[in-house]
Amino acid sequence: MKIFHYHTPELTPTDSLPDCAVVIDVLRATTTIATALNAGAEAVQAFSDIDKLMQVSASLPPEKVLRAGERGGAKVEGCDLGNSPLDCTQDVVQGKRLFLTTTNGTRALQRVEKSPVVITGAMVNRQTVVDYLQEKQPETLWLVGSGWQGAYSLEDSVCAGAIALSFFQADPAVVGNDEIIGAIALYQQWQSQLVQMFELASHGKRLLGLDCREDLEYCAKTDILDVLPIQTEPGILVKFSS
Ligand code: 3SL
Repeated sequence: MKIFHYHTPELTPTDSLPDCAVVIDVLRATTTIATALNAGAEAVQAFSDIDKLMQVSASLPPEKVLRAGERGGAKVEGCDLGNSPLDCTQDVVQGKRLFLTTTNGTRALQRVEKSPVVITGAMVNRQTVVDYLQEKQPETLWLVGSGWQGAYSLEDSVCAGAIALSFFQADPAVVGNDEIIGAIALYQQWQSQLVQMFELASHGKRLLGLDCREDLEYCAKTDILDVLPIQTEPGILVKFSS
């Protein structure tokens, strides 16, 4: 296995694809996706464009549809939910399709959607992602951070490091680029203080400014969900079952 970490969709190569891509947006899109599927959502369908989301979601029976939209951290008008994972409780999402658009996470998904296998990772489901990768052993693995509008995000890199650490410890030859070494070092330094790290991170500060401390603390929880979101067709994620 060779593991590559790309900090943002913009820095992700456009001339090749990996055997497996893990899209990471710890604050908060991939934490929300894992939480919604774990709580019984039928699927999450991701869109980078809000108008397209409205158009496609209108074709399903209304009782099956939940629209979740975020821009700049805030809920998009006309949507049922914003992007808070804590809103994705069983009573809200069970049996429904979550139509989701966010500033960065859904763009990162779109960037690698043609890869043969696309899954999403966050701290909440990190171990489930690791277990899947251990079993499948993809030859090339990309850990794609979502960043913030093209810029680096600390929380996505720390999660990439958390996913890659055990593979690196078993065989340092898995390293595919410098970014993954940096991500592993970041996780080793901060693993027991993720909340404090997220408080320092620029998007963490943005969320705190929007009164989202509970979200930030939830997104820092590690290995609490045994759920693997996997793409079945471009933009559509379901709970993987082996
Ligand atoms: O950019 C994204 O995809 C979002 O996760 C950002 S936010 O945490 O909802 O503000």
